[in-house]
Amino acid sequence: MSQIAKEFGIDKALKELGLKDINNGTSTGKDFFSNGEIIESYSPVDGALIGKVKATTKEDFEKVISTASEGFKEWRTLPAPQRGEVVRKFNDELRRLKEPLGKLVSYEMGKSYQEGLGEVQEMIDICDFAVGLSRQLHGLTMHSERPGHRMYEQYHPLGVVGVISAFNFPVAVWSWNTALAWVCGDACIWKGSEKTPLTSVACQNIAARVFSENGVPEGISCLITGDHTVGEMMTKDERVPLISATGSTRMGKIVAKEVAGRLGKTLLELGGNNAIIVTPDANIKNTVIGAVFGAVGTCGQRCTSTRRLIVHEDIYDKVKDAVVKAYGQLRIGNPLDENNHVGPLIDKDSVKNYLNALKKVEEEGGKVLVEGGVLEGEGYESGCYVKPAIAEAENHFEIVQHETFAPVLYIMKYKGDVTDALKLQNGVRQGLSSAIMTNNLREAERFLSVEGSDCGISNVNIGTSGAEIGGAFGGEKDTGGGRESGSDAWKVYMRRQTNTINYTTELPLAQGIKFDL
Ligand code: UN1
Repeated sequence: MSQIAKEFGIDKALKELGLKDINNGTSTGKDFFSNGEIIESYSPVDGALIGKVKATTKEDFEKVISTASEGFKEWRTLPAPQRGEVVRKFNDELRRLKEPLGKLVSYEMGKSYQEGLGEVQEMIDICDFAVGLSRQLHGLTMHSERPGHRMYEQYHPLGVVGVISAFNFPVAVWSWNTALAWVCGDACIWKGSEKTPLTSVACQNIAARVFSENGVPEGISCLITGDHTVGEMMTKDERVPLISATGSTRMGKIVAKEVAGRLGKTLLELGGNNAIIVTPDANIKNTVIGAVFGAVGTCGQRCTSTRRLIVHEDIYDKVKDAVVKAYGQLRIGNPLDENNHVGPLIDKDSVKNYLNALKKVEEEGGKVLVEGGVLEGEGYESGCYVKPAIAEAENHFEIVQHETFAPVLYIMKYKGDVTDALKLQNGVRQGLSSAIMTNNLREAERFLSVEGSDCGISNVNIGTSGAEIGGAFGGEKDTGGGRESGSDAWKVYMRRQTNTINYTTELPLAQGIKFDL
């Protein structure tokens, strides 16, 4: 155990979460087993080895999928409010273990402890939401065109749902999917990121314990671990009717093709290239807070991170100077230490991508306003700490069009009115999150209108990140079109059935057709 791990109580957190030195990364809810290679999890905080997890083999997966399919048959017959009651009990455990889990998220993934706790809070919130939802999985009733007929729709559970999640939200995204899928009556198989395997095992430990204590059939919460080849076992398998995948656009395109090829369903939540439009009517102080948190929070590794700042020419210099000044106050270092604002990137590959973006933007004619670079020396031994950077750039630059998962903010000018700003904002392939800072009602409404932002999330006077669980989360274009979390996102985890019942003694046909025998 490293010095930092000792100082910040990581050993205690690991113990409370039931983690061992070597953990099995395959689980059907009751059993944990695994016969694959060992994945070592190193912390980007200090480079220390935290623990090991054994990956899932094909044979292991076969056991998981057959247990999940069997478990589903029983789970689906339990009334939804009773399934909600199990999720409520699971949530009690999340509340109890919020601190150790938030700490492990911070140490294994590198986000600040505050953000780690915030992520666990998102789990708690979605579980609360799911419990209420378990009494509201409603369909519509329609008027039949035939006399003496009743027509309505109902939602039935879908089956085994595959969840693929990324390293940057190693716990919340799992629960956005599973909390809903469980109350809907589905079984879930989760493949978390191989970069954060211990947080996955920690979550599965909680679910497995609560589920088996409450008589939930085995297989309703399953875990598989490993690289993309493990994910493929699931995407290729016809016994998994829905794959919910969060990650890069590149990964999403592969998953979409594979699953569509067998006519399965996908829920895709992929890359973003999120912008804040700053108009002459913006509150500058709030703009700075929203933009800086959006760009450097989670070290720029949220899919909702602010990547572009589109500022009106009249206030361009003022906003630019204020944001640059705010960057001067950022403290970069150990994310478990609450004095720091910015922790490390996830790994050295990520550092490479970050450096490449800085090089590229200059090559394409951009101007660096806040110098980037990798930090070295005491406290930065992992080699993953980088300086958040700002560059003046043009929207059409290839690197600006691309999502770099790092704290690089591009700032650009717009002339004219909000329509001109929107052209820039919408002029990228991704369509996840967007924001406008303005106190002008007309500008705000135009931003939200049909000709406005083309993103799934469009905020007024808030930054691009930090969405609440109550809304549907996701975006358009290269972001994949899926919606997770709140609103009616639950419907994707169920199959809709239209029922028409004839309570007469005749058989009248629809569309006025006569067929007398
Ligand atoms: C993600 O980065 O995949 O809106 C999810 C936010 C968070 C979720 C981000 N609630 O920033």
